[in-house]
Amino acid sequence: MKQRTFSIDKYTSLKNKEKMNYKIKDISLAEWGRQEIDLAEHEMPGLMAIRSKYKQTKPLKGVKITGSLHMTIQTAVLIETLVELGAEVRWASCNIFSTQDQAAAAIAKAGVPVFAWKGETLAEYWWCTEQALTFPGGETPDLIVDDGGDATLMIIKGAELEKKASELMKNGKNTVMNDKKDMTKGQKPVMNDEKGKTNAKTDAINREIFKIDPQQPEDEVELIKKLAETYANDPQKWTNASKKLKGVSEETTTGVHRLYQLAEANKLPFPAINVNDSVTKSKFDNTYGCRESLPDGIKRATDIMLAGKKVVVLGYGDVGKGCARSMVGYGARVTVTEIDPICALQASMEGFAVKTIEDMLPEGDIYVTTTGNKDVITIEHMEKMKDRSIVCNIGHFDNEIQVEKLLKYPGIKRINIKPQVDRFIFPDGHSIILLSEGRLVNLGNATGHPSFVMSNSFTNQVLAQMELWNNEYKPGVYRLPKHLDEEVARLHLANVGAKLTTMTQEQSEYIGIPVEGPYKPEHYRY
Ligand code: NAD
Ligand code: 9W4
Repeated sequence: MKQRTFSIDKYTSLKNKEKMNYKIKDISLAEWGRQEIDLAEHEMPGLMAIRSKYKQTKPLKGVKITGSLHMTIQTAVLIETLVELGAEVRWASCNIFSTQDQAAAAIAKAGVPVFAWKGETLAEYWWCTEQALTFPGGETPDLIVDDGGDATLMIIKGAELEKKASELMKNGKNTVMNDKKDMTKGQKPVMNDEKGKTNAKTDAINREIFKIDPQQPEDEVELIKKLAETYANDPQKWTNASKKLKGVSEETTTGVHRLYQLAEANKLPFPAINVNDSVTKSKFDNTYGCRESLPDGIKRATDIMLAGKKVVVLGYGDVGKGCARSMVGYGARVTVTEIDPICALQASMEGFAVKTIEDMLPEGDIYVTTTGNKDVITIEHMEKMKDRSIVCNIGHFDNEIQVEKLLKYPGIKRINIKPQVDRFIFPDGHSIILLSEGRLVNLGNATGHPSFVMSNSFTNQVLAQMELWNNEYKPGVYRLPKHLDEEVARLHLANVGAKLTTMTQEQSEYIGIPVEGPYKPEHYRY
């Protein structure tokens, strides 16, 4: 196994320019990463157009931006776009498994501080997030690019616990903090009572404020441990960070959901832009992205011929529509399952058979869950499937397929064919092939969406960062204005050879829409 490259900590005695301000798997992967970034740039026209447009004026000059988003090749193109616009960027991944180590290496080599490697532990994950949030001199970011909300959570939770801890300190009668100046040098605060003995207050704070509930999920436990450690060095770090932060742009549904909950509870102290619901983000991520990355995952996993196969797509929402269309494109015979009559009717009008999974069990060759719901493929379904059926999930959560029950099935035999491909042989002799252990097949068995898809998402991210920096939004959750969503689309047209029609002034007046847009009302469903 290759040795991890550890950065020399930025608070060591080395001079700034000598510091290796990163922690990644292996810097020697940088050249490979660079070649892949070069290919991706060509497929990310939105980001490249923004670079050309703003490289002279540098609208993000000197702005400190922290990213907490999958450290992939496509993200590298996003990072270098922000740098080209003048920003000072630090990055961590938002998932312990998703880093492409060659991408992290290329970014580190280019001089951008990056803290990410594939296979981080949860403790390492939060360490990386904090590193990305900590600029030289202990400064914190002006803006955050978040995916899933963890960088935002670290600041908000950190500030909340600091507030509680400081209230607890104030309530203490005979306890004082020892020499605050020392703490700014990064030393641990020693809390003494008047007689000079190390006091019980530190323990009390740890017990009261940073207490760990045995029921808490492991990632939260590790976050709290990290926050306790940071508190000991700098008890105001996250309070100050929260005050300084000008805004967050959030990439995913989960992160956006967290933001709305915080705003609802009056706990969101800064503005946030919901990038997830830009049309150019969601259509690409859900429909066009999955249309390409589903077959990519299935084929890398199984090398199967899709033409002629009976494919069952469970759910016909945005993701299901892309998946079903993709399979038809390969010549598969596609059946859809739905609970929603509107989506079921849509599927019928597009020529798909709409049935229940039970109807399809004797004949289906491939099953793809796309619902975001749980127990969509149950163990009873798997018991009845045709021999060697392929079963996979592209929906968000890993409980669409009853994998736990499959693993525990009495007498089941599991054969691991290769990473993320398992054959389960039932006692009656029939078997199924499960991909990515029921997790997202396009990420576990392939490398996710094409660069062009990510260009649409990430162009929204860059516009959101500029929007937050150039305006004074009040705390709350906002969507990008429609004219910017349209701008993202516009920036991708030339790459696909599309030529836009411009309305005449008369036409514009006739339909009451400005020549330069926005072209649709807010409620329009694309
Ligand atoms: P959606 O709400 O548009 O579609 C889900 C559909 O499933 C709905 O039409 C719903 O009626 C249907 N459904 C629910 N329960 C069902 C059941 N028991 N049987 C049959 N149909 C059922 O959502 P979406 O935008 O299509 O996203 C679906 C999932 O995919 C989400 O979990 C999302 O997070 C995930 N997603 C994954 C990727 C990826 O790259 N893997 C990308 C985008 C979204
Ligand atoms: N990736 C990922 C990769 C491997 C992996 C436990 C071991 C999401 C969006 C983009 O989540 C991503 N392995 C896992 S979880 C996991 C997740 N496990 C689970 O057991 C294996 C991910 C966005 N994106 C693209 O789609 C293309 N470029 C991008 O930046 C990337 C990765």
